[in-house]
Formats: sequence, structure tokens, C-alpha cells
Amino acid sequence: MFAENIPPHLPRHDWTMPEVTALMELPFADLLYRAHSVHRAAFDPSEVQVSTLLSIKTGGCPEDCKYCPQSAHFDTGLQAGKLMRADAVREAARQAKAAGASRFCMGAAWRSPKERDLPMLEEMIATVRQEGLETCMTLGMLDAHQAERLSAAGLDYYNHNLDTSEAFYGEIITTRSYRERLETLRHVREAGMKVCCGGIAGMGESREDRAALLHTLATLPVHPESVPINLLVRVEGTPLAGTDTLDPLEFVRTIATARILMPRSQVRLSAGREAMDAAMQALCFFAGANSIFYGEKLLTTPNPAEHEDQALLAALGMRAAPAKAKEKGHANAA
Ligand code: SAM
Ligand code: DTB
Ligand code: SF4
Repeated sequence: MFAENIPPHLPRHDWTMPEVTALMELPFADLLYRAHSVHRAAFDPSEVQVSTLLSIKTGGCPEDCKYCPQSAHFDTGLQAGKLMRADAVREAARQAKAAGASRFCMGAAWRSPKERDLPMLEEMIATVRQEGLETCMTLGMLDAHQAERLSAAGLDYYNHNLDTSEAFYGEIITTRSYRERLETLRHVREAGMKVCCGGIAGMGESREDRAALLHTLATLPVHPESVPINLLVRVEGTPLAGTDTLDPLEFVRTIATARILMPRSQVRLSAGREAMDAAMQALCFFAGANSIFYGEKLLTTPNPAEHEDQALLAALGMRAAPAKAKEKGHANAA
């Protein structure tokens, strides 16, 4: 059933859907054993990469993503704001760095950035780099020119999620297509940035949909360096507010399968940790998650307090990974 002769911790890009569903359906202990073995072969299992989020432009978004508190289509009581200025971003980056983050992710509630926003975004990238943090942005769709501008300004990562399977996607978003998402990912890759791309579990999709999302990610020409797996945060006022709770073991299975399919990627236990107890998070780490969002706010919703996460990592004998040294010859600005 599984390809023989290939060490399991080396990336493969030829995974088939039957292989992915077979992994997802393994007895739980077999799946976790396999995922943890792959994880150990590629990473120090005691290290976790730590990213802090900042919403640089909040709310009023024209897109209709049914999970999102920032969409202008739904009334979630969120106050919309303007694009922040780089000096305010510097202060937030400083605090994140002092608290132990290695990467700073800036998110904007846009369909895509406007030409007039690019100078301020470039200034933000330079500012966050000066504070000694890796930079990440998530601004919606990018064309090739925008991706090149951001890359030239020194942006290390671009986050753009596929969110779910192509088949389920139309139930969740109608204002932009799956194909457009893949196009943005291509522009990001071609501009020389690292790709951060994952999705959301718990939106009412099936196990098959979760498998299909992971299959799409794992068969991209290059695996995303960072794979955020979010558990839906059910926000009052969004159409998905009343969605049934996902079985926690299904979420752990999703993490484990992502780890096996993309053995060298950082798999991030992303949104939704407020609803998870320590045991579930420990299982996710054992299954191969090795990255978290850190700081008491995600973009607009709560995340565990820093002292809670410090206590959790200490209890598990885990520690924050230091920022990666810049690779020589990286296409981005120094
Ligand atoms: N507007 C940009 C875009 O969507 O491309 C960037 C920001 S958007 C908030 C980034 C990602 O956050 C989404 O793709 C989605 O995966 C995640 N997200 C948003 N709301 C969420 C929620 N309620 N629960 C879990 N993840 C969520
Ligand atoms: C990702 O996959 N999750 C983050 C980040 N990328 C931008 C965002 C989670 C947002 C959760 C809802 C909110 O706080 O608004
Ligand atoms: Fe807008 Fe992004 Fe929220 Fe969709 S996920 S509504 S694009 S902010």
C-alpha cells in the first residue's frame, strides 16, 4: 500500500488519495507511532517554533469566508480599522520578540493588497526584520508583481491557506476560487518566498475532505515550509458559529497525517487551542505538530495567555526553537 524503499522522513510529492485516506484510517496508535517516528527523524521533538500574530488591518473584508469574524458579510460586532502604521508594528514586534517569538505574522482583512498599500507594507517588513524576527504576512491574493515587491522587501514567509478540500470549498467561500488560491501560492513560490499554507478542520467537512486538503498540499511541487492546521474558532455572528464540535481524535489524526505527508515542514497547531486541553495539545505535539501561535490574541480572537503556554511547554519538557539563521544566498533582501 505505501511506497517502499523511500525513507519516511524524505519528502515525497507523489502521494495518492488512497494512500492518504489509508493513513487517516489507520488504528490511532499505528498512525501516531508512524507520525512520531517521521517527526523524530527530521526534527528535535522537544522544540517548537513560535510565531506571534498581529492584525495590521482589521475587519470590513469584502470576502465571504463563512468561518471568519472579519468578513463584512456577517455581523460579529467587530470594529473595522485602517491599515496600521509601521511604528506601531515595531512596538508589537518588540514585545513579541521579548516574549520569545521567532516569527512575526502580520494579517490584513483584504481580498488582496492595493498598490497604494505596498510602501507601508514594505516599511513594516523592514521594521520587523530590524527587530530580529522572521517576517510573515497574510494579505489575501497576490499577483506576481506584488509577490516580487514583498519578497524584495525581505518578506520571509507568505501565508495563504487552501482552507479545505476543493470539493468542500464552495460551501465555505464563494467570492474567490480554489484555483485563485493555488495561483497566489505559485506567485509566492516563484518570487522566492517560503510558503505557509494549511487549512481549518471542524467546519462540518468529512474526513475525506481533510484527507483531500492534505493531499493537495503534499502534492504541490514543493511542500509548504509551514503548514498551519487550524481548529475552527466558532465566532458568534458567522454562519459556522453553530457547527458541531469536531471529535478531538480526528483533529489529532489530521496533524499526524500532515506530519507523515510533509516530513520536513513545520506543522503548526494553530487557531483553536483555547478550546483544547493540555492532553489534546500534548497529543498533537506527539503526532508531529512543532509550531504554535503564541500571545494572547490570534488576529481578533483569544489564544492562550503566554504564561499558560510557558507552563504547558515546561510540563512537556519542550522549548521554543531559536530563529533560523538566514540561509546564504537567499533571494530575499539582507
Ligand atoms: N484575508 C487574508 C486571507 O484570507 O487570505 C488573510 C487573513 S485570514 C484571517 C487568514 C486565515 O485565518 C484564513 O485563511 C483561515 O484559514 C484562518 N481563519 C480565519 N478565521 C478563522 C476561524 N474562525 N477559525 C480558524 N481559522 C480561521
Ligand atoms: C492561520 O492559518 N491562522 C491564523 C494565521 N494563519 C493568519 C489566523 C487565525 C485566525 C483566527 C480567527 C481570528 O483570530 O480572527
Ligand atoms: Fe477576509 Fe481573510 Fe477573513 Fe476571508 S479569511 S473574510 S479573506 S479576512
